[in-house]
Amino acid sequence: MAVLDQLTSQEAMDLENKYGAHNYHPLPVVLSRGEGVYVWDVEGKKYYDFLSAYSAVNQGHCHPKIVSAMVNQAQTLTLTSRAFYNDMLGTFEKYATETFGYDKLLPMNTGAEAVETALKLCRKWAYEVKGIDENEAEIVVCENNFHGRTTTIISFSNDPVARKNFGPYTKGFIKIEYDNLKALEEVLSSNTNVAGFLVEPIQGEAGVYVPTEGYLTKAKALCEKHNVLFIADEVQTGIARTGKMLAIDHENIKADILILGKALSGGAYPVSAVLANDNIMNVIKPGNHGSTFGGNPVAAAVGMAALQVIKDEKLAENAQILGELFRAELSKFIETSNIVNGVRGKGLLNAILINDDEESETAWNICMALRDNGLLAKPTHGNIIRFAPPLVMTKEQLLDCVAIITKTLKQFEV
Ligand code: IF1
Repeated sequence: MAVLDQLTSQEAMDLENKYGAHNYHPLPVVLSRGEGVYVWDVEGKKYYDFLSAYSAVNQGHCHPKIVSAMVNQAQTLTLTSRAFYNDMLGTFEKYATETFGYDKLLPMNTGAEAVETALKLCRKWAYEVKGIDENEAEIVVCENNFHGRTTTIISFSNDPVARKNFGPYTKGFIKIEYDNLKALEEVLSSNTNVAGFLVEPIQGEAGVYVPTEGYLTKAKALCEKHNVLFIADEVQTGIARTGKMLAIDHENIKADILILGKALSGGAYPVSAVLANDNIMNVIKPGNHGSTFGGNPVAAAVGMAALQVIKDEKLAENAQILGELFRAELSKFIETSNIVNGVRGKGLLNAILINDDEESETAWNICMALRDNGLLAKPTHGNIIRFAPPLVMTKEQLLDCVAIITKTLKQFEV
């Protein structure tokens, strides 16, 4: 077999199983092409993508403007490191900071790196601006959080699968219940060493858990009162996914530290960033932090194109409208269904709750049937299925997808 021969799905899966670490349990489908809301497997079968690479492909697969920005830059200059300036990074930083309303941006590559950056920034601010004693700073996080896979980040996870046997764990984090203002108030008023509150505006991995309306506004106000930085992890919820450019825009609040990733590149390339104003970002001095690839010219060109597409194509507005339609259509179905208990979400970040326990195979089997019917989604926590299509979908396509989903769910009615 020549290396470049077209593999069958089975051959591709066998290769990954034999030569790849088993750190994932993918749905058995092997994709080889994508365009807009569609992906194709190696046998040529076409699917609606209802995961969008965990909300990285908000702009749709292989968006021509993003691909062209990437190809043009790749043919010109790919990497200089930050030992030298490049002629793309400053332009991207200006564009992104103006888009989100911050003084400065620190570029990284993956979401986890951006979260790490935010944690370091928050700690340094705590010692040098807030005046907390060295090594005493605490950062408050939420139960059932998902912020990435580094040793520090999994230290404050409470998911045993993500965490167990990766110790010893990083200290300096206090976990409180999500969507619980009383818990936040208690920890902030009883502990003067708290430097920051790290929160997902909607908990994705926890099963698209949308907090009570007003929670984020009041949490931000509590942070302000106690001189604690409000750190929003918008890696998954940001860049138009929930019907606004940022999920916290629904509550008209601004984070002290904003974390972006995933769709900041439209899925073309790893691009992440941390944004903050000067009073915070200026604690970072040369040598304190960095990355070989962070802020490279390709990332800068891709990031700029990715944001431009979101604005030009009004993808936040589209996500808002289609999200309402999606939940309304599924709610109608649920009224007469005993296999689905509910639908929840914001914009085009939604989930349905399958009427079965977390250990059951039902959600997995539904995703297999959805696959056979031409739509790709993945269960989370056993009995929840996340639905997050690219935001470039049309109303007709969405209704087509609703038909596929309801037809498939009907096969599972008991
Ligand atoms: C995996 C979920 C999504 C994130 C938030 C930081 C990161 C993520 C809020 C880290 C990453 C991913 C990674 C992916 C599964 C996944 C996920 F199921 F866990 F919840 F998106 F839905 N902050 N989320 O959601 O970003 O370092 O991966 O670029 O397989 O781990 P990263």
